[in-house]
Amino acid sequence: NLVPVGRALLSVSDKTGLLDLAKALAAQGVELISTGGTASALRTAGLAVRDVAEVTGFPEMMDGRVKTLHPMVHGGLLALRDDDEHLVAMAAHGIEPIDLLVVNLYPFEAAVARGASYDDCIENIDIGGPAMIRAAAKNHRFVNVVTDIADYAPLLAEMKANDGATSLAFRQKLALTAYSRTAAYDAAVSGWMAGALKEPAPRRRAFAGQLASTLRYGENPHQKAAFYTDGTWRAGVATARQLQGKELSYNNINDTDAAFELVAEFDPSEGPACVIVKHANPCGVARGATLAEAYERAFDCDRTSAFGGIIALNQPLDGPTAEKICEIFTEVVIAPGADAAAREVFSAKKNLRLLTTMGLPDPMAKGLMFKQVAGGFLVQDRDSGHVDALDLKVVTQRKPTEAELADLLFAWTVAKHVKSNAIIYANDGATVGVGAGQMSRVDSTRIAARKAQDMALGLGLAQPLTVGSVVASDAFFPFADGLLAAAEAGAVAVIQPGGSMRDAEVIAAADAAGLAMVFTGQRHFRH
Ligand code: 93A
Repeated sequence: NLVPVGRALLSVSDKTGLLDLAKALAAQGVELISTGGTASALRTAGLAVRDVAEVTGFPEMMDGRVKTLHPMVHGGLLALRDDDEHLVAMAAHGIEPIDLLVVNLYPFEAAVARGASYDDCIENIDIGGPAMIRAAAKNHRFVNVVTDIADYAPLLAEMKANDGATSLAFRQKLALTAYSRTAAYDAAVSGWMAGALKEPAPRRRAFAGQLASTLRYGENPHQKAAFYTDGTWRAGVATARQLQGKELSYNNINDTDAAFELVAEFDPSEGPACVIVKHANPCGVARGATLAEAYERAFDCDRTSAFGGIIALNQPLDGPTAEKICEIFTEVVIAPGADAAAREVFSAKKNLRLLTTMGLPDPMAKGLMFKQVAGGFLVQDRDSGHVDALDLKVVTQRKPTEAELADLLFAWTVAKHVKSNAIIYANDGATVGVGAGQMSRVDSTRIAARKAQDMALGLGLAQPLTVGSVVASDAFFPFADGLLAAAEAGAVAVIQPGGSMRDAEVIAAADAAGLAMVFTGQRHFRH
């Protein structure tokens, strides 16, 4: 199954590594064919190359839209070298076999990422490239198809090891990479069009991702794992720069995403905010007068859980905050930047991963969420739901005070990012108790209150910070019991969607306990 490489067609938009590859191929006696820009790059470097126009007998035309779409090219890629009829057809039409195709596509994803116009994006949809890639990949029994610059060196190594030939196993691997690339490319086009046409997002579009990195393992060490990007370039963990620290793990990426998506809800112009996440749920969220204070207040919500946590900040990390963070073990810090003082402090903690992003993502931006079920995917819009003070309906005799109102909205924002059933107690712009992921809402309410009691003991406070707090519930209280449990813990105001059959009962219980309660009319399940 070893097939020698005699002729190569090179057509690349990204010319990185091109010359080294072409020189090595030429040195092995491989004949080079190329499209316009690629050919001139090779010629400039002094390499002998045939224009694809010479092969097809047609000039490249229509702004390059038609350059390789021709039987002389596709016949050379698709012909079976061991099929007599194919060989006869090749001879009859003067078609020469192409044994190696090196293509990287028009940079469509980059055009979308830089916010290019509709027409510009359309021009960046490559047609001839994917057509050749698919043809070559289909014929991998004879043809090598390289679509990833990272495969240039392995290709040369393979040819060197086999006296200028490649093995079937090698070509199969290349074909798999090639089909993954064209699938991701078409999915990027489909996703872009769905956005451009304001198509109700989860319908009529395809999904695929581009392999970004392989991970050491998945959620557990016996699971293999990888990280894929979806071509949307949203500010966040997928597009962040890692400035220091160990390689990110699967769980790190998941938790870092949860932390950063929540912290992005807090507009930096309204002051610093910090989120600490463990197992994809926040165990502390706070605003502060300074970033360091926001961190300390988030830490004080649940110091036990914060150990080994993931920290997200809504402003660039500064020296004082970095110092505070270094007092305990932390896995990851993500922020829209880090100043020199902070980097100096962190440099002493070699394992601590520091990620900086190109900014904060817009929490209201449209996008899709996926969940896998056996045999399929569930797809829905991102939860970009948002309420402000004007959306709230006061349902109790007592109205919340201004301070309570601010805390209610803060707690509600946090609740949106906590796994259901979610109960959040907040006091003065900081969470003081988080109940997450319980099957019963009363349990979440009690767990969060008990954790606040534990913290009060730990911090040497006279009473838990749930006393005088507000409480948010991500979905309605189906019965009065959950609400009463919150009142028992000392909560004085409640925010919840409302809409239960027993709302009247729950409102009466709130009034009897002297609570202020507001309905949002919107819920935030998250599973
Ligand atoms: O406009 S195309 O869809 N029409 C084609 O026939 C075609 N053939 C190759 N784009 C086409 N290509 C693409 O041109 C390749 O995929 C590659 O990205 C690019 C290389 O062009 P150049 O060599 O002129 O820089």
